[in-house]
Amino acid sequence: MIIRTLSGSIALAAAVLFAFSWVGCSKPAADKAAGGPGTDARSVTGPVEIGPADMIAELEAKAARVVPSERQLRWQALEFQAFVHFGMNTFTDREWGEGTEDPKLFAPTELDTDQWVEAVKAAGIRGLIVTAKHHDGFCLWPSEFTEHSVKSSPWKDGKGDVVGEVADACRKGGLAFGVYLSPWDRHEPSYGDSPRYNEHFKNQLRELLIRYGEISAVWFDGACGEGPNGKRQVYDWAGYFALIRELQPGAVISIMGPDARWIGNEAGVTRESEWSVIPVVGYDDLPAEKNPGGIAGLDAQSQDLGSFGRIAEVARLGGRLLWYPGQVDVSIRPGWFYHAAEDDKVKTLDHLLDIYYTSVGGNAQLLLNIPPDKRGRIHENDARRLKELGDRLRATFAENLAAGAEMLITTPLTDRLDWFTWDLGSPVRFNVAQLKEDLRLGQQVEAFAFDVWDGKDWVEKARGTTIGWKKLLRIPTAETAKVRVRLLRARGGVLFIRPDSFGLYLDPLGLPVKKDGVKP
Ligand code: FUL
Repeated sequence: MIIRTLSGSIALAAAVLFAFSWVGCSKPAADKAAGGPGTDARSVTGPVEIGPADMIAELEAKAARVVPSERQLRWQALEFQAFVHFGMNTFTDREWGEGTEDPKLFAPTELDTDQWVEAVKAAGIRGLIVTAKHHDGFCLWPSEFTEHSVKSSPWKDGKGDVVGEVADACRKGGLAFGVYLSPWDRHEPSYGDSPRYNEHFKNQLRELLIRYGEISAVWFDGACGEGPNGKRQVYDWAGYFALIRELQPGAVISIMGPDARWIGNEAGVTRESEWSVIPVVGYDDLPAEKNPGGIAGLDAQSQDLGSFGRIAEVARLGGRLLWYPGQVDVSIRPGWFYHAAEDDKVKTLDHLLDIYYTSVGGNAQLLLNIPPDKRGRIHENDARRLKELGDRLRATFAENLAAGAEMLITTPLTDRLDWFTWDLGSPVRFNVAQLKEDLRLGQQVEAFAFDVWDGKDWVEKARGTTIGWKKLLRIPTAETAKVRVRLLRARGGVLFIRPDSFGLYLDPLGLPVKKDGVKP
């Protein structure tokens, strides 16, 4: 049962939770900035231009109506994916190969992609992206366009196809399957002869896009170590993107691409405020040659990517607003590739939990790298840690302690922003609260507070900024029959919180780390 009160008095009782409709709960149009999302057919997935002529209200309305594409929404729902760096470097014990390595060095003794899938699924991971080709140019599939691939290796007498085996294992195991393809290629002789290499690259990309069934993501890296006298390749990004859209329209193009942005570091760190509506200077949607972090006009490492102040700043220069959600790529070990010397440097469970809570629970997707070893298996230490992580997350999230709670929406007289109160019936113990926005209505919340009823008064336990896809608040273990979320600042004017996805959970061991204010 959901009860909505206006100015403190009960005005409406909705019959059942399931009959609840988001749009039906929008505030009256007069209450919002023009063009709020959800109620407005002008919600857009593509770029929205902003410029110096836009007044504040217009800018706010524009920011409020940018929404994700279907493919971005599907990608966001994956939440947690595995990155798998495997290739020539696994056998040479390096991070970046030269491109001159002998293909004969590629010799996994017990390659078992089912074991990869099983190991990552134990952590609760829902998709997997494999390095089909890293910077050294060695291809994990038998490409027709180079000899520098598995077909010149002793593995399966040159008849093997790692990409194919991974794709099959993912399909069998129910994981989304994606490919990493390095545009920088230190082996390919045509690299630097721009039109020729672009043709070559598109040929390889096409092979990957047509041979292996559905591809959920294409991950383009921005790294290029060519020095001042190195080869200068001008990439045909528009051509690469067009090919992907044509052959795999559901695939998200990440990092050097328009669908998902690099979080800005490889340490698993997110910002306090992760925005998916991002203002970008200029009108060019292609990656910038000199910007390894992504598309032109965006500094992926900037601390403020999407505040309203930043939007206004970009508007002054002229630019556009994009739905461009963040992805956290981080390795479970210090390196991206397997090194035996790092067997005892697998990240601790506490560290991984912290990364999980701040990325999946901080409006970003987590892409955790787990590098298979020379056998072609995920090492026991990593597999064990993945299982521990999954066990802990399952123990925490198995039961939503707020399921069935009554939600009351009140609108304080002094403010146009709603407060949401959940009456749990009887006291429950929890240390995690989950909030979500309905992204089909855009990303709106700029600030909120989370309160717990102590029997006499409301006590504020946490404050936050953005919510977006998911916000996981870690708070000291509390026992209460009532909790409340107060919206403090928001764009647009619709109902921001998805009542069906509000959750209270208990990590049975207590949470080891803080981020959202108070240490448990
Ligand atoms: C970087 C690359 O240079 C690393 O080797 C790794 O692939 C990482 C995910 O991206 O830019």
